[in-house]
Amino acid sequence: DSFEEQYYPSTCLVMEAGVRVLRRKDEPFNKLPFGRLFPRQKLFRNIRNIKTCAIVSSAGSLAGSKLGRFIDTHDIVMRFNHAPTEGHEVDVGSKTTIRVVNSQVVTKPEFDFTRAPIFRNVTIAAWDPGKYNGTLEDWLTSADYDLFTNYEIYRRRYPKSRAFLIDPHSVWRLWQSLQMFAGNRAIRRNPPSSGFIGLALLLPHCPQVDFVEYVPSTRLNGRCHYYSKEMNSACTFGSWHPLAAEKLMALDMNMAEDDDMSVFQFGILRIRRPDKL
Ligand code: NCC
Repeated sequence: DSFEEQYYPSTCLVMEAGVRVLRRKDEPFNKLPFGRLFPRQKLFRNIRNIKTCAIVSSAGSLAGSKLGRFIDTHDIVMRFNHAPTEGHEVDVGSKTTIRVVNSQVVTKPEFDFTRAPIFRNVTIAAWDPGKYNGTLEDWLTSADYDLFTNYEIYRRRYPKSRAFLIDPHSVWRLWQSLQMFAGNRAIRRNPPSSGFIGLALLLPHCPQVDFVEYVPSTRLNGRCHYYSKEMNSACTFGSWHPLAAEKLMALDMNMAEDDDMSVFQFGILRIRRPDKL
């Protein structure tokens, strides 16, 4: 085993899942008109200049955190679904580089994916799990939510946009990494949350990732989201997604100097990419 694999096994396991966006050259999209909708650009510009990244979970306990300024110092800021910054800048910052969105958000009319300003002028990485052992052809006809229609509308409306689809096979590989980490404790066969998918997607592009309020801090307040009043602890500890296993694995990846202080007091998990240690 390499040095990294010996000392940072969970970070390596997450990297090995190879979570990625679909490209034009990928089978079967290289033979389908649909594949020509994929942007030619890379996921991020100037990847060599990326030094630090922040991932902002949507957790209710971000409310009152005053972490906005800290979040905005990062070169890349990742957010999820329709989580707003407007009105919450003090706690969550105002910079957004990329949004990871699930297929419900792309599909359901209330989110207005193809028009809402929140999905404009940022990189989009949309995902849908499809069937566990399904081919990509199957996925095109049997996604959990048909994200393809609105993706096409969006890409035609904004041809310069950086809007990508996440390879569903890579989502299930990440689930397998989670299962490897969990060992003999079986995790449910549902895909990881957008948060964990986002971490796996970002890590190969970023030497240092600060994941904010993912592992719950002492601010824990029972709220589902920082942007709504709904009380629901399942948002934090999991019901459908294997969220508890994800968070244990993420905590195992933590490299912050004074780790308890950083994670539980400030709500910041610091993860370093193994090759840059
Ligand atoms: O709630 P959601 O997640 O949009 O949150 C984004 C990511 O933040 C982390 N999170 C969130 C709340 C919380 N209390 N603790 C957290 O750690 C998680 O990592 C989460 O992934 C999703 O993952 O896409 C999810 O999306 C929602 C929902 O579809 C969208 O918000 C749109 O309304 C799902 N909720 C429902 O379907 C009701 C949620 O299960 C997963």
